[in-house]
Amino acid sequence: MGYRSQEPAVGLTQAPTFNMENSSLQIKSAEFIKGAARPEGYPPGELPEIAFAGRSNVGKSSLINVLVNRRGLVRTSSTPGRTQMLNFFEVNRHFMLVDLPGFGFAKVPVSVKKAWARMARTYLEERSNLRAVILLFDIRRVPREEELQLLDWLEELNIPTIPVITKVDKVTRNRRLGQIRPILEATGLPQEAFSFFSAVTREGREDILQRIEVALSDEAEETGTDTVDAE
Ligand SMILES: Nc1nc2c(ncn2[C@@H]2O[C@H](COP(=O)(O)OP(=O)(O)OP(=O)(O)O)[C@@H](O)[C@H]2O)c(=O)[nH]1
Ligand SMILES: [Mg+2]
Repeated sequence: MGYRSQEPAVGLTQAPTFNMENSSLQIKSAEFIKGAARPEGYPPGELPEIAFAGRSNVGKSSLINVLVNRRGLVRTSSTPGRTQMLNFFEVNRHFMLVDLPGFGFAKVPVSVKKAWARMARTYLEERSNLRAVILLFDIRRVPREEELQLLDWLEELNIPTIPVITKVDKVTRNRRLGQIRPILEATGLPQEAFSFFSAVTREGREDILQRIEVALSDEAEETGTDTVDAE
């Protein structure tokens, strides 16, 4: 609500309308590496990395489990806000997925909010192998300050962003577009920027895997003529 400017986000990754194949990324292996709160604890940044961010309970861990086809790889919970660490997972021995700590649950002291902000900001600033952030929005909720703050940081730091509206199974298809209007308004992003996802129906899995693949391969072309990071 007036919090963000109206221009589209810099560095938004392209929505994958160009590839109608069903193939995309094949997941061959997925392995928990470690949890860490500070850069000293991060695993070596040798592989390209994709991070998952969003409010606590939005479904970050559930999304990762569906993407890698492993029900219990990442612990999901109905008690929000328990994980105050970044959890690193290696996929196909080829790239990393990072589950960032959730934010925004009610009734936490300001000090905890600040600690979260510091942890997230430090990671985004310092992790040079970070290729994209998948930012999740619950279809039933209006984005709040933390989500918008995160979007601003991603723009500022020029980090490609893959916005995902999740838990779409909670809303009928007819009501979907009406339901997301507050998300479009608050973020200033066009509808086409978003992937729709449900961990229950697995809708959106291929779409998101394709966008991850694009984000991972964009980097390989960095030496070339690509204009994404111009300016
Ligand atoms: N109906 C429905 N429920 C979902 C979906 N995704 C996640 N959930 C449920 O939402 C709750 C929270 O999911 P998590 O994946 O643990 O959420 P999180 O974002 O990792 O939460 P934190 O780790 O606390 O930050 C769990 O009870 C999930 O089963 C979805 O697409 N549809
Ligand atoms: Mg989680």
